[in-house]
Amino acid sequence: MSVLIKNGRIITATDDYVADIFIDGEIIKAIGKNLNIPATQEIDASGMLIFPGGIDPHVHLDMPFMGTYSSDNYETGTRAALHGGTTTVIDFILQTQGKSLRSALNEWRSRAEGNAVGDYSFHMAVTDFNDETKKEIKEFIEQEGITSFKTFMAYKGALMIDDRQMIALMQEVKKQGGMVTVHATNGDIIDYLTAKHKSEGKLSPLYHYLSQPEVTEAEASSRFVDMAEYTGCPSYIVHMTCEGALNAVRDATRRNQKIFVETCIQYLVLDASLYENDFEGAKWVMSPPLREKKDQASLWAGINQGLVNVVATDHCPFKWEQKKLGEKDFSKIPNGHPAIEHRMELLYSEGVHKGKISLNKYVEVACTNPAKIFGMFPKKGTITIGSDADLVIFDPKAKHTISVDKHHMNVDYSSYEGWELTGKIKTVLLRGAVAIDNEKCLVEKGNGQFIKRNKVQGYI
Ligand code: DUC
Ligand code: ZN
Ligand code: ZN
Repeated sequence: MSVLIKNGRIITATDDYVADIFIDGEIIKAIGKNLNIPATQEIDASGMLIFPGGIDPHVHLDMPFMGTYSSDNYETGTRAALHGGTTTVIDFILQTQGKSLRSALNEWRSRAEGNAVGDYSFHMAVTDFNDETKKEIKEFIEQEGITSFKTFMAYKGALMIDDRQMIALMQEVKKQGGMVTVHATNGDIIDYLTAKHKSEGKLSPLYHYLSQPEVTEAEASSRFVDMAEYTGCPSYIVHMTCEGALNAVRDATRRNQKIFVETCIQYLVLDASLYENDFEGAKWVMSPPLREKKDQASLWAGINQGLVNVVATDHCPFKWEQKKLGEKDFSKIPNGHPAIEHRMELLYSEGVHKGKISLNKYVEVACTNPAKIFGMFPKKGTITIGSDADLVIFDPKAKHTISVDKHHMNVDYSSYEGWELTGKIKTVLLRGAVAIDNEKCLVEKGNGQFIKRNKVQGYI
């Protein structure tokens, strides 16, 4: 199979020009003006933008969590991602405390293999770092191509590690050529505030938000940044939401430190006023919670200042029946919200169309930086000769409305119901094959490949 895409406006993190793209098999083989190469299929992209396939490095598919499972499995989740222009996702394997990393990897593989529609990779979440798990780090990096290790500073008793384990993990990961990523919130303060609100009979979703104030994230981010400085381990903070946490990273630049920062689309476009609508607010119960308008302004500025490197989703959907597990107690509402399908279009509409970020910055944070930071570049994340032909053909003028009736995620509500967007995904190619065309998915489950990642550098 070969494909010739004619006259699209190609946008990378650094370039912006009109040209043709010739794809042979899975790979981009030529880019140029007026290419005259015979191809099995020709696509006219006049008037369209062409982006590299999006990379969402923070998703939770089919994940056992808070007494249930996230409702998108590998098939529905990666298919919805493709509909939204995201061709590669990185999911999180969760170690069970007391068990090996390997046993968790096997469990995740059994859910992913043969089911993914789009490409995927794994981060390994280390929830119990000890002499045995220490031995597995090198093996994961060198044999499995899993080079990033997630940690939780919250969710005590299930996922959280203490600072002693954090420092030891960082030392080992640095030695072996990997990266430590973190959910940086102060678990003890959150546990205290949660218990206090419950004892006072304050049980609505609003109290989920009030149990995780900004200080819990600012403090943990600052502590994590200090541990990263001490160990020299390449480090990345996931789903940053607020000004206080971003300032911890900003301060670290004054001593020449680099910490990678991810935010998620919801923290840029939604705010905590959504928790005021009684149980309806459960749709946005996630951790960390949505914040204030001033935090949105900080995050957009952080993107333009190069402090925030990645816009992901933390996609972790639960159906309404699952959310209702916490109808009488906010602490039992499964944390997470659905977004895997809408990240690229929301970021374009709210970011590029509304004049907050440039087109090049858009590609940088949604495609290129995740590939670079997590060891997949230039195979993924850009448009160049030799790269995988993962491409998004995008109509920048088309208007459309988000609705549960139209989305492909396995969840029975939309957190963005009725949002009117400018800019729409038209066609998506994954490794040279047309995967999505005018809202139809043309590839089957099992099409998605596991992407082994390279050692990380800690700079991009
Ligand atoms: N936060 C969520 O909202 N869901 C999954 C895990 C997390 O940290
Ligand atoms: Zn998290
Ligand atoms: Zn997450």
